[in-house]
Amino acid sequence: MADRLELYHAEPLSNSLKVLAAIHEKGVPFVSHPINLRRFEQHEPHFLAINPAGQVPVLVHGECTIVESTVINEYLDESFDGPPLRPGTPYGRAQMRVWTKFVDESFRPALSFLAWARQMPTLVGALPEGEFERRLARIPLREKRDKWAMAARGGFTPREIEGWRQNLIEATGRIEQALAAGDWLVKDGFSLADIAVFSIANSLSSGYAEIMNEEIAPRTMAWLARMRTRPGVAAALAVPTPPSPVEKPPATPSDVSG
Ligand SMILES: N[C@@H](CCC(=O)N[C@@H](CS)C(=O)NCC(=O)O)C(=O)O
Repeated sequence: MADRLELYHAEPLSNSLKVLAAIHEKGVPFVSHPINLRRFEQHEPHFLAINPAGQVPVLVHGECTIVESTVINEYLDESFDGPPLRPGTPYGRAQMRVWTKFVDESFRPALSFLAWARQMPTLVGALPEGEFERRLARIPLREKRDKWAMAARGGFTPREIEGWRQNLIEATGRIEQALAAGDWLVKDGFSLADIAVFSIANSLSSGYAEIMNEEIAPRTMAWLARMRTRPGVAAALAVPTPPSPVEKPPATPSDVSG
């Protein structure tokens, strides 16, 4: 009997969207375990027993637990039948990994930091007095604890915020330029590069339309539309968002999760 495949994930944004899109594109049956980040479920003992870092996504395959969205996606592609999500040549795979590395090291952090700066004070304001501090104390990763505390008190500097905005502007230019050569980011065809970049660009185009729009990035907008109509990506995007403790959700997509 095949090993059971389970995915712990949040709503279809950022790293969770990245893995949900890949698993649906592969067409692999899996057991879904939604984790409600808006209620800080990722820091509760039942989830810390699965990932002591207190982060989603996490893939559990039989006896193996795999973390890190980019690693999970390669693992899924390597382990299961279904349409290949990695290019067939070493050069193609190298190009794909340049994109996934760029997403993990620059594109996603820039959007996450901006989203925290924008949304965290509202989220904290909606919690009962002292609750945020109690929840903060339970975050296992020191670096994340410090960044969230900084965001909650509006502590990021204008220079930092402008730097992240510039990263997003540069990312948009980079994607737009790559798409001049074809329909997908790597010439060989649709791959994990498209999935990784989409997991962030999808939120960027809706939450920061002044940075990514039809006028500035027409090829990117057409590629986003192509991505959204892929059955696997569409299935990932249809995963429901759990309820938030914030009475009136922010107008922009909640990428506070990152
Ligand atoms: N490098 C990790 C980052 C995982 C990560 O930051 N996950 C976010 C959701 S996108 C999370 O769990 N945030 C909640 C928290 O850190 O408390 C990956 O790519 O999987």
